[in-house]
Amino acid sequence: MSNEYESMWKGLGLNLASHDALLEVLGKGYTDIYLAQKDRPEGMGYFDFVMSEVHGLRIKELVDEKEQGRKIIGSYCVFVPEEIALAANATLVGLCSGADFALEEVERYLPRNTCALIKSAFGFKLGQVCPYLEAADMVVGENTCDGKKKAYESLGTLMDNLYVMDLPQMKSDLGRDLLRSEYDRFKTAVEELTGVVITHESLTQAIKIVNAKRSALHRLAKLRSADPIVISGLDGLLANQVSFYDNPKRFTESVHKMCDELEKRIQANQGIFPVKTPRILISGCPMAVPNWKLPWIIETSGAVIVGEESCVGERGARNLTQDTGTTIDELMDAITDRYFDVDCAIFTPNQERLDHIQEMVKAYKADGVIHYGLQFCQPYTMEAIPVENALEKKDIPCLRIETDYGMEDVGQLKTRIEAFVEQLK
Ligand code: BJ8
Repeated sequence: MSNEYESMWKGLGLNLASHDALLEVLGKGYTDIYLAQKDRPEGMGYFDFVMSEVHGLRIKELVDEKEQGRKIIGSYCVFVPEEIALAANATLVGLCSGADFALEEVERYLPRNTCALIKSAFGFKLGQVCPYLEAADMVVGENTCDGKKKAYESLGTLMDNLYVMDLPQMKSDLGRDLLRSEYDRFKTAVEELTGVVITHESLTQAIKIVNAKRSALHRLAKLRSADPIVISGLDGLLANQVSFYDNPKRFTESVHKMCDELEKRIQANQGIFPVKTPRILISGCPMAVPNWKLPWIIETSGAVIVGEESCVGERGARNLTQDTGTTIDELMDAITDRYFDVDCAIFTPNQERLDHIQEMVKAYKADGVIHYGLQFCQPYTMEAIPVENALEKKDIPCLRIETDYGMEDVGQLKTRIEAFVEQLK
């Protein structure tokens, strides 16, 4: 891929040597973790291709779009509505933050005890290795956890196109009003960026596109609840990860195509894991590309992941937006209502998330839950305790894991996870 795209990467201002090093690690990780799996659905071929071209063809598409005057918006959180970006003829891409990079330099901006996700966002910027970030005309940060909130103050000194969205902390009427007014402010900012005025028609159309994408993910999620298990958790996670930066219409078609294949596998009783393999629900912090460490450990320890209660998973993709509003105002209300239901751990209180985890255990027939908290992530590591208590009350086994993006603890994690899986058998 290197030679073909080198001038494009140079044009985006990437540090080619560092970028090559990142691609090498990414490629090796993907081969060792993904391509080593057996009996994968043929439909995963599309996602393998997307991954092999993740900094190549997809970036070329974005650069081509830019040349035609379309704007690219990067986002770090599922609270940034793709519907608004699409309605203004812009493309929204998720900025992954799933790997450590330039750690020493990062720690000149952030304290060591900052979660790996935030450090990664800085590492990609400081190391100049993320073509999505460099291609973005606007980067949206959001006031969610304290770590991100304060980190954006520093990140803003490293880029001139950071837009910060405020977010509520409570699911109250006032909280909803704040979200609505922040979405109105975002809509205006996007219209100014693109020079396109959002209309009732363009917003309705955008809602339909995003709903279709989420519906495809719902279909895939439902198929993962089946017994026999026809797709690995790693592959299920990858589809969710790719949803953040692929073209939404093409992504939707590809997921449906794979779902057709999975349905046939279910009908033919063609499971890809041995019968009675313990089924795990993962719950907690988002897993952005290429953060595959924990799923890989779980699925090489005799268990299978059947769902993710995560922003890269069901928490992020769960609800659809009503597209029947007859005015822009009604559609903006519908968008607000849809996103206000996202039960991120930054909200207090957050009983909805505890309820949702239990609903997911039931729906996906999970035998146990592994709660994944990134080290130094206060919202999720603190909420892990009530999650565990709520599950214990229902006799649902739960294992709390705290980790980061490093590989030093793999052996220790594997020992704990194997013991947990034994307990589920
Ligand atoms: S809606 S989960 S994507 S904020 S891991 S940075 S919480 S200290 S990522 Fe998230 Fe939006 Fe919520 Fe979802 Fe802070 Fe925790 Fe780090 Fe986190």
